[in-house]
Parts: sequence; structure tokens; C-alpha cells
Amino acid sequence: MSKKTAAKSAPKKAAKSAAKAGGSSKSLLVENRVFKPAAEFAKKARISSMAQYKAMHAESLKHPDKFFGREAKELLWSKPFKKVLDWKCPNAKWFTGGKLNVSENCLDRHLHDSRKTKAALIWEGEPGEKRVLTYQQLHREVCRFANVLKRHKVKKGDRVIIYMPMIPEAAIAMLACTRIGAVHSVIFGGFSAESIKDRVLDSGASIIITADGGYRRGAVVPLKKNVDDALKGKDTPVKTVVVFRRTGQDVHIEEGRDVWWHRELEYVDAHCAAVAMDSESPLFILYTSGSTGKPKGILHSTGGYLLHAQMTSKYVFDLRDDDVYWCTADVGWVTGHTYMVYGPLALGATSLMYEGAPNWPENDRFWRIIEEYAVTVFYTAPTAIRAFMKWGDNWLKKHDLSSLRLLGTVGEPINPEAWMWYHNKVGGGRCPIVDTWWQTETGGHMITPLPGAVPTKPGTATLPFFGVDVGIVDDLGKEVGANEQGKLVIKKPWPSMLRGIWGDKKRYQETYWSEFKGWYFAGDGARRDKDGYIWIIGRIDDVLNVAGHRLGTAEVESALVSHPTVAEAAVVGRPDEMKGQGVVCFVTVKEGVKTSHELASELKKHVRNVIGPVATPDEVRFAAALPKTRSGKIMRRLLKQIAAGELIKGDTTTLEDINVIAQLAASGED
Ligand code: 7RM
Repeated sequence: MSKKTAAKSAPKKAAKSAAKAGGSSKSLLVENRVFKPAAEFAKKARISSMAQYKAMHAESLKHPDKFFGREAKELLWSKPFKKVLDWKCPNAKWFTGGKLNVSENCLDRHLHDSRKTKAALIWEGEPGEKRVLTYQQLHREVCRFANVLKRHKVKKGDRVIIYMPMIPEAAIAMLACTRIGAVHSVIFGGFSAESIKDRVLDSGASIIITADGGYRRGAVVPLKKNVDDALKGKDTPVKTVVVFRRTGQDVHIEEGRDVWWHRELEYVDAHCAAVAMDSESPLFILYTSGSTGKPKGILHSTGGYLLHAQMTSKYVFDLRDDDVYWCTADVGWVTGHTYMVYGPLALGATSLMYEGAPNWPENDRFWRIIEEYAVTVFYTAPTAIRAFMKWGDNWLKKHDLSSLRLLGTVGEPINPEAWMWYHNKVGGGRCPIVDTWWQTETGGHMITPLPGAVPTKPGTATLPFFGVDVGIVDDLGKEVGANEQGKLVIKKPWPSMLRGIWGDKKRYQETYWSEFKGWYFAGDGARRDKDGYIWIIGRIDDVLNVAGHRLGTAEVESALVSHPTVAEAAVVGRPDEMKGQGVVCFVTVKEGVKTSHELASELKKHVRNVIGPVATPDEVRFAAALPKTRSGKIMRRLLKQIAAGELIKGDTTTLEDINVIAQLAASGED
């Protein structure tokens, strides 16, 4: 039977109805159907029934030592571990006594059989270049670059910043760090010089790996220039900058500091032993937004992280040797770390990497890629799916997508319309969808269906993964009832949990482990339906989720007040059909400053320069004063309503006297 005519998984009887969502005019599809895993999919899947999932999940919670001890045997250990878990809240140690190396697990161990000549990475540049690196070739490049790092005195435990476009060298640099036990910190290419500077200083990195530029939507992103600006005139720990030549544009080379990647390779050979690392040694730091102005350096460690990355790639994506797997996330986000690089490579799979934008040169670039490489497993974000929906079905119709067998989403709640569109139009009605809830802090999937076992419902991430003990609780820590909203907590340590915030023990303890004693507080709200399925509502702290990117309101506020005209600023999210949330800034200016449309644009540009394009405000509104409670707290709830157009409408760049409304709304608040 051809894939196109494969049985549809959806039952025939559809119960669809349109309903109004919470007072807004946007109609929301209420989708009540349950999508059972197609028999054909389940037959081959590693976990193929609900009973099997339930038994394994129960075992993973009741006997974690046995469960994870067994799973961890699938990694390559240079020294076996003595103990599975050592837990003293908030500090977890997994697989103590064990030693292993991540690059050895992702590369060397696949060189002994036919995987040696298998594609590890398939890459396409935005302008259209193509490269394939077999496991053998990737291994060689990683060893060579690890030797370059050693040449520049990078040692075990040293921090290495990677600020690269989406090119194989980004993965090569990461794996090279892991080979010698250096700790990488990848910075998303969309972040600005200022953001690089903060991360360099916080991490104390001695070296930056970058490129002259990268391609994005037909333009060149000036990566090297941003690095130069970040290091300008400052006391910086950075001694070396390695520059990969990608775009070929002119860049400044600082004598004594900057070296070219290709020149460096001339000095090294291709032999580099993998250093056996303690299971708990730091693997990488990844900065993410929290509810204060300063991003947090989330620290992950070696054994537990790699196990979870491999295990979820195996059970959730059900990856096998003949898959062509494509995760569209940038390597600068945790999704790019775990599900473009470490998970699939640990498993010996083929991972596709694309450098550029989905709408370059035209809106069908992703479908073109799926058709050309016969992609089988596709993992993307709801915000991208909504953009594809808007661009229209005709772009898909031009391409044969019948190679696809499994779809995934991550980054934000997926609305049922987008889920149905993804299912029908991209998946041809035959592919299961795994809606995976997780965070930078969790390292990998936490709540997700297993595609051969768990029936799905549009809009829910369904059930917890192995080892994950989810609670949905009220402020006192009591489980809420069915369909009631509560705070999402994780009640037990899991292998890939963060090990800390770089350099800030106190913040680690306070942010994640203080709301409820002994439990991890995720910062998300959620509810559980009568079937036990978990519906994520979204962040309940001062963190926005703009097009799947985490952004702290305090970060944007601190960027705004760094502008000479700004006295005070408050930033809130407002619902946005495409991006999930948009960024709205309320600004009071200093005495004597005149507000204008020009100043509003100037402030938007300023935020963009300080943080990066991801943080560009959708709207800047000037206010005579910000609404505050008697104790001086900004009333965000009120500003959110105003931003959503629920309270005041009108010209956004004229001075609004929000305080008038605030006074009305303030009665009773403090
Ligand atoms: C992987 C990643 C984490 C935040 C998290 C949630 C939201 C992520 C989903 C989701 C609903 C999902 N890391 N989130 N996945 N919400 N359903 N499947 O996104 O650290 O950048 O963001 O993203 O609010 O707390 S992240």
C-alpha cells in the first residue's frame, strides 16, 4: 500500500463546533475527537500500547533505580556508574561514579558498523548549498576542531561561547567542546552584541566561536561584527575568537585575538581522544529568560542529560535507522541542542539542519526540503504552523509530503485549529502528532504522547514521560480537581533536570524549589482533564512566549530604561494570533521629553539593539504615569487588559493617563 493511501487514524464521526474564546472575537475550534495511533504506526513503534506505556511509567516512578539503571546501559560508559540517583533537594546526582563522553556517544560508537557511512547531518544553506556529513566525516571534523580548541589552551571545565549560524560547524563546535570536557554556551544568532557581552561576562568564557555572518531571509546577519561590538573596550575574559568563513563578507580581524577556522585546521591532525567525564560534570550552559532583568545560565550536566536526550529521541520520536529527521529549531535554543544535535546523534539517526527562514525564497521552502530529502519525522513550533496556515494550502499542494510518518510540536500551546491543520494538511491525516511540553530547564521532553501508544487530542501534550511525576496544585500545594487550573510542578528529580543556575545557587533554589518544598516549580499553569491529560495554559510568571521564544518582561523593561528619554517602563504580553503573544511596552518619559511616533519607533529599535530582533516590541505606548498599587507594584493585570484592547483603545503614541483607570481598578488591590 502506498503511503498516500494508508489508513487514516481519525475516526469518521467528527464532533466539531465553533465557540467564542473568552470574550475575544476570534473563533476557536473546539475539537473533541480523540486520535488513536494508527495500527500501522503502532505495530512498528517501540511502545505500542497504552498498557505498555502505563506499566513502564509506573515502574519508572516506583523503581527509578531499576528503570533508569537499565535504560542507562544503552549509553557507552568508560567507567560504569555505581549509583543511579543521589538526591538531596535541590541537588541531584545521576549515575555517580560513572564516566562517559558525549561526543564519543554521539560519534565514535557509530563507527563500528554500517552507520559509519550513514548521514549524520544533512545540511542545506539558505542560498541553497547542500552538504552531507557521514558519521565518519563528522567524527573527523569534531576531532580536528577539538584539537583547535586545545591549541588555544581550552581545558576541561572552561567555558566556550558559540555564536554561529545554522551550519554544521555549530554542531561540530559543540561536539568538540564535549570531546575535551569544555562547557559550551551557545548564543542564538538573533541576539545582539549587548546580549553576547552579558553572557560572556556571566560565563567567564575565554573563547568565542563565531562566523563572519549567516544567511537569514536573503540578508546577511553580521555575527562577527556583533562579537566585535560585544568585546569593544571592555575588560573581557575572551582571549580568542575563532571565525568560520560562511558568507565571505569583509570582517575586522583583531590581531592577536581573532583567528580563521580554516587556517587553524592546518595546524592540527584528526586524532583526538575523548576525555572520560564524570557523569555529573557540566556539559553546557544555556541562557534563558526569567522574571528578572538578567537571563539565567541554565546548567546541564553529562550523563543524565544525554540519557534523557537519547531516550526521548527513541521513545517519543521513535527514531530508527531509516528515518530522515528534521527539527527546525535553531541550535541556539534548547530544542536545537537536545533534538537537532545530541538526541538524534546519540541514537545514530540522520538529522537534517536548515540554515534559513521558512519563507525564503518563497513560502514553500520547508515543503521543498521535506520532499527533496524525503523527511520522515518533522518537529517544529506552533508559531511556524500558524504562519504556514496563513500563507495558504497551495504552497503545500505543490509538494509530495508522503514521506512523513510522524509530526511534532514544541514551544507553546498549540491551538486546536493549528493542530488539525498540521494533522490534515502536513500529515495527510495519517501521521501522529507529538505535542511535547518541556523547558530549557528540563533538558528534554517531560509531557508528551508516545506516538504508538497514547491517543491524542488536539491542544494537549497528554501524559508525562517516563520518570516524570507531574502535579497540578493550588498555592498550598494541594492537587486541584479535574479541569481546574493550577500550578504545574514536578515532584521527583529526573535525569536531564538542570543542575543549577551558573554562578547563582541562591537564585536556583529560589526560582525553582521554593514555591513548593521539594518540588520543581515550572512557572506554567495547567489543568488535567477527566482522562488525566494535561493541558498547558502557559506561563504564569513574568515571562512572555513570543513566537516560541522566551522573553522576560523585566529584560525588555531594563532595555527600555537604558534609553536616555525613558523614566519608567512596564512591559506586558497581549494575545497575538500568529506569535502567541506580542510585546506591548508602556513607557513614561523623563521631564521635558516630547512623545511622538518617532520616539516610539526609536524605542522599538533600541530594544532590538539591546536584546536582539526576537525582543522587538509590537507596540510602544506612552503613559503619563504607570498604574501602581499602594505599595508601588506595577499593576500588570490592568496593563495586560489595556494592551489586549479590553480597557482603553485609541492612538497608542499619545500620552495616556492610565492612572485614571488604575484608580478605578485599584479598589481592593494591593
Ligand atoms: C522547549 C522550550 C519553555 C516554555 C514552557 C511553556 C512553553 C514549551 C510547550 C509549551 C505548551 C508545549 N523551552 N512550552 N512547549 N507550552 N505546550 N508543548 O520551549 O525554555 O524556551 O520555553 O515554553 O510555557 O514553560 S523554553
